[in-house]
Amino acid sequence: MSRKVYVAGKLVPAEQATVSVFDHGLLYGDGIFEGIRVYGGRVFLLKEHIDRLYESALAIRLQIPISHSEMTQAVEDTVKANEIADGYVRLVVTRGSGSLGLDIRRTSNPQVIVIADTISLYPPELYQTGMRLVTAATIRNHPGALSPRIKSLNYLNNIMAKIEGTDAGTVEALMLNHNGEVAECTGDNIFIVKRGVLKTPQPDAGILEGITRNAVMKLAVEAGITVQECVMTRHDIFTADECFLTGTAAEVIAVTSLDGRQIGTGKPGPVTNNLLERFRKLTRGE
Ligand code: PXG
Repeated sequence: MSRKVYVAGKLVPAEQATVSVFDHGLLYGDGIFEGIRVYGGRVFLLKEHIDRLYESALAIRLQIPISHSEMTQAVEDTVKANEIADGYVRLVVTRGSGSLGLDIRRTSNPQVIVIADTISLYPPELYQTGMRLVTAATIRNHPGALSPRIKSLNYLNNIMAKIEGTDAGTVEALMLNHNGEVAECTGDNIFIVKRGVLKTPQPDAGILEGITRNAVMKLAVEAGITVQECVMTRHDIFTADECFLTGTAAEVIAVTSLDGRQIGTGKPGPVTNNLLERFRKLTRGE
């Protein structure tokens, strides 16, 4: 079966799924995206992802040419056409093609692209051992320059930090904000547990408000755990009882050291394991 990609309003064989070299998504990173999981043939938290996509569009003044319900249908159709049971959906909306230059008024035809694929996950053994983390020298985009709350096609900020992590031999890197406070990782949100309280940076720290983050916060409340969004520094992570990351690809994964300092016992902690189990149940629709 050849892979089918949704582009220009229809499903076409992957080889024929193309956009113009004059598309401002390519020329300027002018566009937005979502990364969504499929579990057991069901698209996970699709409404939340589509809502965030339209909010990103609003923020960059991009008029998505189809409605929420047509977008939902396009995702469902693409998953079905590719017979994806467990996998990944990449939803992209570009500014469309136009003349060279930044003026959005000289672009037309924003492109909606839906790709259904497999996803590259962290090595399974990391879920047993937890991961090491380093702090990147590259800080997260200043919210007054390009808000990290927009899931834009311009991911160079994150890529620069990811390179630093890779060079240091880690699979993720911690990013601080312009005030030197903890923001998030290159593609994951961060949490700590301190004396039984779950803490995570607030959205205006300059982070992407992760869908997995929000789901995990809700699961924690249901489990009777106190949840706080607060200012957090590296010191809070060094001295935490537990630390973990959340993300569409990562799900929930323990962090056991930061910049060579062991966190807690140096092993995934009980709250992390509890929330991972609850999250996996949620993905199975239980
Ligand atoms: N922060 C950043 C900067 C991200 O890019 C998250 C946090 C976690 O958000 P969610 O909504 O996933 O819980 C992300 C998510 C990809 C890919 O293909 C990237 C993400 C998610 C899925 C796929 O690079 N980033």
